[in-house]
Amino acid sequence: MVLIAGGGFLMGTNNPGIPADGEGPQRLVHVDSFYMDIQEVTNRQFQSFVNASGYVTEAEKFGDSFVFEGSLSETVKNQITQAVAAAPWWLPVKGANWKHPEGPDSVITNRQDHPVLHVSWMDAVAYCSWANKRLPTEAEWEYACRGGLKDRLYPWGNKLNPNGQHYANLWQGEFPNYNSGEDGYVKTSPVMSFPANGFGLYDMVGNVWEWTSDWWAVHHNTDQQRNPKGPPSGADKVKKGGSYMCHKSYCYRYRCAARSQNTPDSSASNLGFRCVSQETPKY
Ligand SMILES: *[C@@H]1O[C@H](CO)[C@@H](O)[C@H](O)[C@H]1NC(C)=O
Ligand SMILES: [Ca+2]
Ligand SMILES: [Ca+2]
Repeated sequence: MVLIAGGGFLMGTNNPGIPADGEGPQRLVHVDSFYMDIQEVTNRQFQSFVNASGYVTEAEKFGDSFVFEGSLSETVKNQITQAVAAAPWWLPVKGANWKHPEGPDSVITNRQDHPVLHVSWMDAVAYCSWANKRLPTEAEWEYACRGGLKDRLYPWGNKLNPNGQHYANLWQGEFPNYNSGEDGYVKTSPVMSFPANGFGLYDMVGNVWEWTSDWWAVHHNTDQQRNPKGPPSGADKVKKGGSYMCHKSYCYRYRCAARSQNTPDSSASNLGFRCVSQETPKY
């Protein structure tokens, strides 16, 4: 973990890439100091938790989880008929869970340092609690994402690929049919495969989406706020950062101000998390 020194920052944006997501308006927010995992929680870390606690994830209980069609074997794909109308590339795969990310015929033995997948919000909360940590609020997450830069799109600045370099695991090519893997990865990457931001945090955008503790809403209080925690209740939880499946054409959400949502019991092959912990505020 790394200490994120508290401070004020401009949360959200007045130039929203996706206005319907409630990216704006920009507002002054203060967060107290906290420690944050420098990386997304990995399969190895989640395995330690499961070994120690016997925890069973929601996807394991439900018996299925959502997997991106492009990463499924033909055998698995041919057994599925049901799909999500608005996003036909998501298929509910029987037996898909964190240990079998693309269904029963897949394993994670060669992916120990990749982010854990198919974890619901409840699963993420359970892991963080076990580690004496908690999920970040959206404000903490976004403050951390910005890495000390003011009003920039990405954790590293405003250019997606400065000097032709890739700074995050995203999608190059044409979504959803062609992923060129120009950044080196067509699926998840081992955590910390791309440069850290100014706070020493890796993969804040890209690789996997990350759960936050906030309930989802698209209208925000613009009064100056201290440690905002989002609405008191809701139907969906906020996730941040986009994933290896994000391409500008349909998911321009690999920006610090960008946001999206899922029900707390959702799990998918591009959604993970990292934890934070509070220190005694110094002021
Ligand atoms: C979890 O337990 C299994 C079986 O005892 C062991 O082989 C594995 O190394 C453990 N993994 C971690 C990360 O603790
Ligand atoms: Ca990629
Ligand atoms: Ca991420």
